[in-house]
Amino acid sequence: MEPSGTAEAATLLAQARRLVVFTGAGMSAESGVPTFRDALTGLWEQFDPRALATPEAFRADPALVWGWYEWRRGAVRRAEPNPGHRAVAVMAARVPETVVVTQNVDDLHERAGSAAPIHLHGSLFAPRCSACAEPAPVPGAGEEPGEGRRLTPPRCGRCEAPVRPGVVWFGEALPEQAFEAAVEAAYRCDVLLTVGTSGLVYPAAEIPQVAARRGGTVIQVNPEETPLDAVCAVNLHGRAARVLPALVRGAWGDAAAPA
Ligand code: BJW
Ligand code: ZN
Repeated sequence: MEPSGTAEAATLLAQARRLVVFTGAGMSAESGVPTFRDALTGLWEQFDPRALATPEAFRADPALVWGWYEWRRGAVRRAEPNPGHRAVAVMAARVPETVVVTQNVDDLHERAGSAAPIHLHGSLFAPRCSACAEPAPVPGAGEEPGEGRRLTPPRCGRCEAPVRPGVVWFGEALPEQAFEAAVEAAYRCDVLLTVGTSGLVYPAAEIPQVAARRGGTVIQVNPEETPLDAVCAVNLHGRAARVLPALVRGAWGDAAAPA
């Protein structure tokens, strides 16, 4: 049984000329990548993930924070894109202009076939120097620590400062070009599909609001209510890996749906 509103949302998608798909951690939840609301286990169970994702946490205990990110990169490497990620790639192939804007630091959209998603909060695969920003090599697959392991970060090859994850922490500015491109796409789109985000973290949460203010139709996929309900024309209370393929089938027929 699909959530009510699925048929209406599918019709809106089929008619869309300029689509923005805006995603958060719930998009990757069914690939086994935990959201920020899920409790941590092991060494990190006493921490709120949102407290580890700060420059202060890294300064206070670089091995704790680096170990957490290295473990997460390993988990993402072992994860596979889910049917929701694949449905997003189908949408991009069907709608004349599609921009995928993600807050996620994984690479599951890319691996599902979305060519160049805009990463608002950086990437697990782009470590850099914490002092001079020199890009650092990505440790090889299989070199990640097990769950709950501290790991001293490597040193920068240029200035010897500790290497940090290439992600955006609380209190840090978003990459300027990425944020501008996302705002521009939201400004121009006729439909924005927001998937699996709590809509609590700014300035990313402005993206659906920009689309709504400019007259775009906002469709939300999330099992829970969020502050973005207020700007949504259609709210689909369900899980991404099920609802997004259903939207593709409703918009373009069974043959279009991802495997
Ligand atoms: C499913 C599902 C399924 C589950 N299917 N759905 C007061 C007001 C406004 C702003 C602020 C404020 N006080 C402080 C701020 C600023 C702050 C902020 O927004 N704080 C709020 C929490 C209040 N923002 C910042 O600091 C940002 N920077 C900034 O403002 O800079 C200013 C500046 C300018 C110039 C110079 C210097 C500074 C930066 C924010 C960076 C956020 N970074 C993180 C970590 C990234 C790295 C990492 O991954 O570790 O980004 S935090 C975390 O939150 C991560 C996420 O991308 C982001 C959003 O979370 P998301 O994706 O929504 O996940 P969840 O877990 O919250 O929600 C999951 C959702 O999925 C839920 O709704 C579920 O129901 C749903 N779901 N299963 C579909 N199967
Ligand atoms: Zn350096």
